[in-house]
Amino acid sequence: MNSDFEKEDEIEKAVLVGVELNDPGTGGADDFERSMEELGNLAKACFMEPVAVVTQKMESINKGLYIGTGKVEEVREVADRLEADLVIFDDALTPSQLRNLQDELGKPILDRTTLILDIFESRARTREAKLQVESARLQYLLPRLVGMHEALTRQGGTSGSMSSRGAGEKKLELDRRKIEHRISELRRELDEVSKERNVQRKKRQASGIPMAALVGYTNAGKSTIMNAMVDAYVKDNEKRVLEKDMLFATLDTSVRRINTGNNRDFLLSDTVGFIHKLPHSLVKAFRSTLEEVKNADLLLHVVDYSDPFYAEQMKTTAQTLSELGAGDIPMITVYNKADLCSEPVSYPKRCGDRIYISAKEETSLQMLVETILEYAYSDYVEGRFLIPYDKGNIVSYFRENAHIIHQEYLENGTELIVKCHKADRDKFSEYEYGKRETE
Ligand SMILES: Nc1nc2c(ncn2[C@@H]2O[C@H](COP(=O)(O)OP(=O)(O)OP(=O)(O)O)[C@@H](O)[C@H]2O)c(=O)[nH]1
Ligand SMILES: [Mg+2]
Repeated sequence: MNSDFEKEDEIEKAVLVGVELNDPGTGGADDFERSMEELGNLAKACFMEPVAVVTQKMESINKGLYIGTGKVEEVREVADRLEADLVIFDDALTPSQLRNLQDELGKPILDRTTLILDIFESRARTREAKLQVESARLQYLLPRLVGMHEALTRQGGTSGSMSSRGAGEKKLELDRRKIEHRISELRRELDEVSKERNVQRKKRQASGIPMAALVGYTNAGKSTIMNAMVDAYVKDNEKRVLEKDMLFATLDTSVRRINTGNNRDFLLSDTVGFIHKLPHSLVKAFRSTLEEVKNADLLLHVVDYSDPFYAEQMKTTAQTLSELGAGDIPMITVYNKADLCSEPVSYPKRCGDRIYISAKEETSLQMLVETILEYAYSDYVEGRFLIPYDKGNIVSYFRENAHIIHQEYLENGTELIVKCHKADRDKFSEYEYGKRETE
């Protein structure tokens, strides 16, 4: 049998539905168009084929049905005519909207949040990512249990009977408790994982090596930049991460030590990308993974400069970063994919804290590394010390907190040439060469 045909057979057809609010605060028609296009990409990432898009302009969302009653008719007609398997809405539906729409349309209903959760679930590989996604899914489910139970009871045609209603409520209570129990179990497990992560992070911080974190919208090119650095400076294929033209290719945080030579290394972390209307429960669940971002000395905000909606994507990233408490960390904006822009852009080019590059091109990478080093080592200075042998603890301190450029055991102490924080050089200034009689 033709395997392509088989694959096609598995693909579900979906009708996409969105509401454009007549609200000047929402960013207008462009924002809406982008949101619907993105919804289509999310559906494709879940192996669904968008067969139609139905939209409506409204003053406010219909509380019971999300869209207007007449529009529901239109969606049903389109979905039936095109033999769609399901209908997807571009917002997190309330429990009652979900239930009513399911009744009216007679097809499974999904919303943007469930699509994002599905993608995360299929991509999660490590234990931590799996725990985080399960926790987010249950947090999303909990308030929606009532609606789902009501729908089930009504389908059974027993809603009028007091006894069955009592039984239904008991079952609902039971399910709710089970879910709450699982959520607290997951929280405990995640706390354990995050403790391990904290130990690793403390070690890294103690090493005194500055840490830069790649952040930005999904598919902007974060992992591609990480891999380009690994190829150029780590030269170990095992250390490469997954880069792929799909939404949420990366879910786990990876940290690599980039050895640029001259004792000026930095750590680089690559993590999950952001998206418009990223469910709050996911941001919350991914908090421990995203701690790496919060603890970075420098953020590299990667932007897909070839995307017509890059400015909106930058806004979403900035919002998510401030939600995470990482809004105040020094940041370089990396306008990536300059090679794909429809209007030619000269690159690599640097303008202060903005840099225009293509992650696929070598000189871009060099300029990016130089920029990172300039920022990461802005308060690093060279220090030359002679540490007496009875002050071995100071040598240990420098080993942990600075980059040793040169070390030699002389007659009257250990000679150290280091790159260290200016504050550390000041702290041990009495042992600096030139400030002390050594000969
Ligand atoms: N032509 C070109 N393609 C690029 C460039 N940077 C990234 N890409 C491609 O864009 C796609 C997405 O890149 P990734 O590095 O996986 O994106 P990401 O930001 O890590 O995405 P998520 O992990 O989903 O958040 C891949 O197919 C890359 O090959 C670039 O500068 N030029
Ligand atoms: Mg990635």
